[in-house]
Amino acid sequence: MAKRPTKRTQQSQDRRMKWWREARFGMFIHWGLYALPEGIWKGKEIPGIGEWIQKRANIPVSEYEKLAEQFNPVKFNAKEWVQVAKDAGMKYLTITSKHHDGFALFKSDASPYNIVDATPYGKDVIAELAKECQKADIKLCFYYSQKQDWHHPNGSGNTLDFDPNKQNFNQYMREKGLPQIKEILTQYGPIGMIWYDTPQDITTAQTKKFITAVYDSQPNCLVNGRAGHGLGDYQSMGDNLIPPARVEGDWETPATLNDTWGFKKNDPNWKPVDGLIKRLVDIVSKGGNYLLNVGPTAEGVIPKPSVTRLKKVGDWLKINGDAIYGASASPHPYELSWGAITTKGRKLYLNIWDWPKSTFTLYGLKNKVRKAYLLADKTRTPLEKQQTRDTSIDLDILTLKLPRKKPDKVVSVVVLEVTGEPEMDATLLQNADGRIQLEAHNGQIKSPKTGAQLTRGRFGTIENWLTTGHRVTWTVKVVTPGTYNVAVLTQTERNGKWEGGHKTKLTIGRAPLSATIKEQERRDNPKANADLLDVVSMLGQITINKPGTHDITLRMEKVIKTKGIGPKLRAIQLIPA
Ligand code: JFZ
Repeated sequence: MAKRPTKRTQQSQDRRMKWWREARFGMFIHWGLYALPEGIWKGKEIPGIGEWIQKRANIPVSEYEKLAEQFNPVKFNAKEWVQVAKDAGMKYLTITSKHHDGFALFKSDASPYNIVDATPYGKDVIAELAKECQKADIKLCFYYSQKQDWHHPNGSGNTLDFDPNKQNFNQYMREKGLPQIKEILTQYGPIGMIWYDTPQDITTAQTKKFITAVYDSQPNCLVNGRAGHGLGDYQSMGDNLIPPARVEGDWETPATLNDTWGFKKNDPNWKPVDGLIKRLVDIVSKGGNYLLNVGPTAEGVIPKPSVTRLKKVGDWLKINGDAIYGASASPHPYELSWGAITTKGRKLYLNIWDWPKSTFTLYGLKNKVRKAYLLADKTRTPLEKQQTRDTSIDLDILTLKLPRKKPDKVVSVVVLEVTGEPEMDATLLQNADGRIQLEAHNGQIKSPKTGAQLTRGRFGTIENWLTTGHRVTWTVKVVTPGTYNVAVLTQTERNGKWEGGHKTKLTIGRAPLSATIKEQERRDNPKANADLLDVVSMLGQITINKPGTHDITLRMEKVIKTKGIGPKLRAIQLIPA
């Protein structure tokens, strides 16, 4: 009889999740035969992520599997890889034990298509990693592509070699999928988690079998959210996607350092270090984990640009790790313009990336601050502080005197020790620097009862705006009245279509601002894949007359839908004029 994967007490689940919630930062490793072509096939550059080259270049199995005969990563050194993770401050390591191409990095009796039996190298790299992870106290976890297997006649995804109508996925599970899960969970000691991926059309029953197979071998091994059907121990976000606000429950964002997972010769779009640190802080402030990828070369070397960047993140963590490891989400549910808040017990960590000139203001903190100091200051010299309350708008205000020189170039952390559980105003607040950020995600939609409805897109956009009559409203507490420049951000795919020309009407109280959306600038969105961009359009100015809670409403008085897209709303920004 199969055990029920979902029936657990909160207490036992908390125990199983403990290491993972402590960790917050892990290393993803995408490594396999695809590292050999490096994104190039028969002299041609193949667009897209490197580990998909078999599919993207339409390579038949008979040709692709020959790569195994060349796979000889003589420079592979498990100790060095684990040291890179360790130096980065990462606490777990998730490696592709078998990716979609079906090739296993471990010794397998279920399929000879593995590193020991099919390559001149002949050594089990997973066994070596397991040994080194154990020594370094890093949790070893395995990515396993449970549904797609482009090498097995009954695995999914390879329509070039196999006819999907003649495939029997249950047979694949019996012959390869489930036996290999058992192998990776019995051959290498305790495993932290199995990271399933692309469940596609897998059935609930099949998903449960894959999960039960894990728990049967190692009851404490976690399963990620891509097992399918909302099962698994936590939620997996889309690749590189960071949610626009705090998310309840356990979750993780898998992310790339450049634009590929598996090594590519030509992918120089490396994320800068400051962006990586900010993403880590942002994710933890929303309650999640950051799983950051490296794609080693076919020789077994982690690319230099990855190593240098990770080392710098690690240097930051050496000083500021308290704000990350074991930390929980911000008590304020919305993003802040100056940085992000994380918490631990009765401590708040203000992770500040916009370091102010001398005083720093935090709105909305309800607790009394007993002590404030810089995390980088070993002597914990108290910072001068003042707490006041503006009863007219029901707002608590904390001001801190900060040194002129910021302790860190990128993100500097201030610790607040408070009385009681951290508690903050849960309304959307104007930032102390005056900016008002209205994420589409935080807007209330009001639509006519009949006709096409607006939809919420992946990670926070409002889409399907193809008819007029809809309204999106934000309720925001304004502290400083005044005149603001209004920007609207709409989303586009880098190489996709975008439509402008929509007539917008923004109202605050009785003050309306009518304008047309036109492209002025394209900006990277740090919370999304590189192929998703924000198109910025300045709408003009609007004046807010008095402090207090206001409704800000956006309407479209005319939408352009020639290409069938309409405005994909990402955010509205009010910037003090
Ligand atoms: C999958 C894989 O296909 C890819 O090769 C890589 O391993 C990555 C980590 O995972 O790709 C996905 C899966 C899910 C989403 C996007 C890409 N998603 O939910 O947005």
